[in-house]
Amino acid sequence: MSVRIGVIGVGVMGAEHARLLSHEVSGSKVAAVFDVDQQRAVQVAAASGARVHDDPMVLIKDDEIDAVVVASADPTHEQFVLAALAVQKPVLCEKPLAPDLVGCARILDAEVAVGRRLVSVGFMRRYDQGYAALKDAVISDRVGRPLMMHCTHRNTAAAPGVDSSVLISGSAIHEIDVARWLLAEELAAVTVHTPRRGAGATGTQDPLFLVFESVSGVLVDVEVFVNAGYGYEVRCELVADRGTVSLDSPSPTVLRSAGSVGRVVPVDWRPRFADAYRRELQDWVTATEAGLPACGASAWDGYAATHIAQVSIRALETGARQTVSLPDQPGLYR
Ligand code: ISE
Repeated sequence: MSVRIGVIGVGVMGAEHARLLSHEVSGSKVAAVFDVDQQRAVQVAAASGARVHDDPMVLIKDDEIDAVVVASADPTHEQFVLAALAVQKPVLCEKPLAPDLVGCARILDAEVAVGRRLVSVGFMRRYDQGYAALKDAVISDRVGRPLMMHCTHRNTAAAPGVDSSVLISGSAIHEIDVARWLLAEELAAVTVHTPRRGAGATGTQDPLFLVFESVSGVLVDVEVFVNAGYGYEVRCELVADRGTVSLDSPSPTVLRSAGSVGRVVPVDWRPRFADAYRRELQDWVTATEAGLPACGASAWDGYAATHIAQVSIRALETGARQTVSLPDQPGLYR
């Protein structure tokens, strides 16, 4: 029998999750959707053969829903994740787990009270084959001890006037998660540099250049540039004792035109990480069906990422290096 999933929020990411769950993931069925925009909910429901719920809390409690995807606006994540925990249903929440630390902490407390891992956070890069190969190179000790990581995160364009902090809480938060996961250690300090603004940056400090220091002394630099203009690109190079391993923009398509040969760059993250989203959802559905603990990034990872993002925003606002001090990780996540 298929895992019956309710999707809350079917904007850009929720609609993509509903599409993947309906057509590319095995063992799942989108059974119900909710969105504040009723018309959008009806459209996505029709494409997935799902029902439309007009109350997200009723959707979560519905006996015909086994698990919940939360892809609504960031400030609404906490209430839906807590409601799923209250009825002990697996929940995959898009990043951030919650935009504020108090919200993330309430989720941790609720999951610890349940006593088993039900929350997964949508840090899909952990499922990207390129990042998985980087992780494998570290685990298998093929290049030695990591020394530095150089990361590039570019978007084609951002909404005009978007707050500069969103470059950290919405974009660099992926590098925060990936660095913790790849290095298998915490980030201990951060400095944020502000180069002169790009031409597309209306009212926003864009780009940003962040430098993280890990507990063991690895330096991780991250360029975030959300009005890069030419397309969506994510790169990462890990420099280690005996070699380097790097992830480039994977594109099977080569364009030959006007005297040059080049690779096609996607316009946003959906095509770039389509396979990662599919693998993330498949893993989640398979674990849910088998009654296994939640897979992928945990609520603790979501808490840590929001914590470090907030310290980074403080570093941006003050112009000074800031240290990170995470509380002890609850036993459930060790
Ligand atoms: C967006 O919300 C995402 O999560 C994408 O993965 C990221 O690359 C982009 O910068 C964010 O705005």
